[in-house]
Amino acid sequence: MKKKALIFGITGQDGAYLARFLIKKKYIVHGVIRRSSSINTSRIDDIYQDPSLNKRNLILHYGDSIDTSSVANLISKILPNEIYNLSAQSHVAVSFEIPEYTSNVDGLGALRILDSIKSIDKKIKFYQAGTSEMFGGSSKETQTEKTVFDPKSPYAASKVFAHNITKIYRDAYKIFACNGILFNHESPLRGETFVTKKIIKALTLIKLGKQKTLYLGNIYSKRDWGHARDYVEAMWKILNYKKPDDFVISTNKQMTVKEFIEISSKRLNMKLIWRGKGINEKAYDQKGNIIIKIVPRYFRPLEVENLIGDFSKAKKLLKWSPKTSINQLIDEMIDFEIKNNG
Ligand code: NAP
Ligand code: G4F
Repeated sequence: MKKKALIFGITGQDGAYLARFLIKKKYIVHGVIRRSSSINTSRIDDIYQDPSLNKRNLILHYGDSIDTSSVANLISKILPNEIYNLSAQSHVAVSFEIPEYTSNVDGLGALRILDSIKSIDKKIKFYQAGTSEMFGGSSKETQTEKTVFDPKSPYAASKVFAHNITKIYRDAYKIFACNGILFNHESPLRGETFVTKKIIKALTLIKLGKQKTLYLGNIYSKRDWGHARDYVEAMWKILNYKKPDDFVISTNKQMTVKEFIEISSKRLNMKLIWRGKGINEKAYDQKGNIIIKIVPRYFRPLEVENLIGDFSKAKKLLKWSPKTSINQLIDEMIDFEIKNNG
């Protein structure tokens, strides 16, 4: 019999890649979508058109991670073998604006699913989408599964709760419940307000003469950026390992946001000239036009300065390593923007 997976957050970046990955692995994929006044399934719509994917293996259901009975009803109706909890208010800066809502979805959302598993069928495996944001990035050291959490946002604090409750349900009720601790991962499907997508889309539009200036916040924070396609494979490997455990998934390479801009602009054949410091720093083109401006509104009340992950445990136990280089990731994201805006 085919395995059944249930994805909370199927309409997001990772949900879209994971759904494709699991359908290729012959799973029947059930996905939870939220009612919205405008259609929010654009990232998964083409699964129905792709002849290499059996569209009958994708089934969508309305639901919401903050609605306890909808979560429990879906799980008891579908009785999946595996649940991937990717649902979240996933924007760190926005979590400072809506902290209670973020905690409800990102923290209690995980508990609702785990508690349903506990009462419906303890054999259902559970994946929790944890994040490198939980580390807080204050130390200069590379982060591992053993690094102490030091959350710096309502988003990260809620994810620490979800991480801990996942471990508690694993130990207390012997549920196959696992935490992925994933570092930043991007793709052409990345949400438009995350920094990589924002930079690449804006630089492409500027190059095409369709936008004048890109406005950013702190360009000196360092991130460890990988490709979402590689990271969803790790999620599946985590749930299909012989025992439930927690894993860091990363590339073990880092760069500043400014370095990311430099690589992206070079690959677009744009020469940027940087002048000024701090809030007055700007990037100009060769004609003296301002291409990038730093503005206070994109700074956060607290910043995570330094993220770099050690994925040795995943490499050793899961035989997982990232496949896509940062240059390949940027090229893929640029090609997508040119195709859609050129
Ligand atoms: P994303 O693109 O923002 O997708 C989030 C998904 O959650 C969307 O499908 C969204 O639905 C859904 N969602 C939001 N609130 C919900 C609710 N109340 N009930 C049900 N679904 C809800 O995020 P992503 O980049 O794919 O990330 C996937 C997960 O991994 C998230 O939990 C994120 O926090 C975590 N994570 C991401 C990264 C990264 O770098 N991408 C790194 C570490 C961890 P709508 O489409 O309707 O909004
Ligand atoms: O792209 P970002 O918004 O990603 P951030 O905050 O690292 O969070 C992402 O990765 C986490 C994993 O570590 C996930 F858990 C989370 O869900 C999300 O996917 O910002 C990256 C960096 C930050 O230091 C931010 O301050 O870029 C800086 N930045 C500078 N200007 C900006 C901007 N970020 C955004 N979003 N927009 C700006 O204009």
